Amino acid sequence: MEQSKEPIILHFDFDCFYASVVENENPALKTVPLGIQQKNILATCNYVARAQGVKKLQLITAAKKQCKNLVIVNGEDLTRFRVVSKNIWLFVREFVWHNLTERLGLDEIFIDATEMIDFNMSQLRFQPGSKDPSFFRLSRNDPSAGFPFVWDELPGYTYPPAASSGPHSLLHQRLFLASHLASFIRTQILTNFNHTCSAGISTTKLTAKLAGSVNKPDAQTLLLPGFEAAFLAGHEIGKVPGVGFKSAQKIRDKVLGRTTKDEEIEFTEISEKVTVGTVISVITTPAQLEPLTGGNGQKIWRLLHGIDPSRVAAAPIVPTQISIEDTFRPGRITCLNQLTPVLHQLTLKLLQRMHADLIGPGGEKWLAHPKNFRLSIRFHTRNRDFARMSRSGRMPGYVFSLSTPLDVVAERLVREVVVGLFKGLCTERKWELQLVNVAAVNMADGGGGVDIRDMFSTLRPRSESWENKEEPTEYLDGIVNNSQQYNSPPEKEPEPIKEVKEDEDEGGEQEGEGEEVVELEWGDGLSDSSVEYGGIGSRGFSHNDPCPICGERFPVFALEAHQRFHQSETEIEILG
Ligand code: TTP
Ligand code: MG
Repeated sequence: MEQSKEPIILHFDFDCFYASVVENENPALKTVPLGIQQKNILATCNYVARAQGVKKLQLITAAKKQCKNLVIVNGEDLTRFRVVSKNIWLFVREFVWHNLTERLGLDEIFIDATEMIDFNMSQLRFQPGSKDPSFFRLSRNDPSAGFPFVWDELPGYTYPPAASSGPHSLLHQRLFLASHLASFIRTQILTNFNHTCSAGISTTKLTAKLAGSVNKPDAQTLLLPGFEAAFLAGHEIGKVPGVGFKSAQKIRDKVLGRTTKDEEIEFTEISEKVTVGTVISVITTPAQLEPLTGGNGQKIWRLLHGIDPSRVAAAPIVPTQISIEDTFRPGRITCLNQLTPVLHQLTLKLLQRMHADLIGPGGEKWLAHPKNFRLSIRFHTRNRDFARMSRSGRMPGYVFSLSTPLDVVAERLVREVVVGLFKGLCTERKWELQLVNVAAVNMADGGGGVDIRDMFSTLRPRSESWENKEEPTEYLDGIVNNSQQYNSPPEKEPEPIKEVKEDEDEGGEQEGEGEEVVELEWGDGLSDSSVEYGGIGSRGFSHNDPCPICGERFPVFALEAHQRFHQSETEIEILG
């Protein structure tokens, strides 16, 4: 077979995700306009509400005015969304060879299907016009694992709308095949989780993501090869993931022949829309982009021409660490009596996050065990020395009980472990805490492994056509075999606290002195992608930036909530 070079990338974005999770909990809400509230805005709303003019990230007051019978459900506790997101992702991941799947936020998934597609291309013969069913193999070794499809019945849409009946070039055929795979995965997600999603199929992450947003909800769009540049050309410059707010504004200025002072850029309303097509007709070399993009001219030049060399990273199934923190004004926390309830609240939150992120589908097994509990604090000081201090202890076995109420576990953990860590850190008689951070770190790789496929057996019947028996074994890496060990709480006393030096306990992030810590939770995978998309790995995004992850631009009142939203998924969760 002729060897093709283009990767085949699928991108999935769940429809009105939070609303859809809430609807599944209460199906009566499916047919009414539903909004999910966070503070004073709608984090999202279902499509019934959208049909009545309600918008994502709208002020609650405006949304209610727009739609009198809008049902509003509070969505500030993200636990239920995290659990569904994790379960769907783990499920999807099982289809994909070499685990080339990557999560973006809670409701987006990239898949690199290149190898699956090319294997199937080697097995199949494309017959233009044929209505005979073909069979897409999900396994190299098991010819019965897969699904039937008809080449000529392309699922979903194409961009531009396809005039002819079938694919012609090899790349067309590969992408058509990928569309069938995307459709199959969407159907599986719908059948097993009752969530619809929109998908994009293309040869880069950038174009697959943008293609998926052309037809929503519950639809998919294949970006036909050769049309990438034309497709990109129609997008507003600020909508291109990877082009930051300031760069977009400077590019607009250049194209429109005006200037905005640097210090005013953040406060400028975006009134004129400038498309990529207009930009590249005015700015004709990467060098011209350099001064407008902080030296990223080459990179942005490529993006504007539909070229995105970033690859789907095989992300780990669990975060590398989970941490929660809160900050306090001077005088608020100055003694143990004031601190203990705070430690309890933070620890409880941490345990909730551990349950949401680290317990497998079905809720019966831990996917990983953090070995250590880490407490970090920072004092208010006069000399502006804002360094954090940390101390870690072993995570006791009872933390992994699945039957003890979390409140009870939190209380015991604080009493037996956390207060001791604090006393080890704080030797002064008088103190004022400025920050408290609790973290589950050092995710244990206990050898062995948990087969996630077994966990899904509780969610759906195992079927020959679904199983991918040849799945490479490396996907077990990093998953801990915890069958009996941690499922019931040990009766004996917890192990004494063992101090672990900071540089030993994590094998990972170190906290910079005097800085706000940004701890990426999803390890290298997301860290890589966030760099590619200009984003969260680089300490958040500034006010008025279009979101580097989703590319959305927001009204000013929504910025904080939006930033908190992405932070809560990928960085430390900040309470309050
Ligand atoms: P989106 O995919 O942007 O929105 P959505 O899934 O609700 O709607 P769509 O059908 O258009 O894809 O974000 C996913 C979820 O993330 C969304 O359900 C709510 C949450 N969210 C926030 O909490 N704050 C935000 O600023 C954004 C953009 C999303
Ligand atoms: Mg979505």
